[in-house]
Amino acid sequence: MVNAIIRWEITMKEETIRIDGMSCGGCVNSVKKALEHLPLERAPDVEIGSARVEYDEAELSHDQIIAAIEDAGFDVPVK
Ligand SMILES: [Cu+2]
Repeated sequence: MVNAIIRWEITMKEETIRIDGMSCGGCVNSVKKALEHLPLERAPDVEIGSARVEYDEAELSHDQIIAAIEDAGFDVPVK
């Protein structure tokens, strides 16, 4: 239990990723779908232009999240 808490502090990350190329609710759904299969800690907050994600760096990397968004056809300007 104590170890789990320590690990959380070290590897948990919360970040807002800027996304270009989104223009409507359909885009929001596409990004949500792209992120759906990743092991995020909770459902992402996606809006036009960005996605807020919370994840455990021991299970998922920033680059994997970016790749999933780019595979869905969007652009992440700052990596
Ligand atoms: Cu759209």
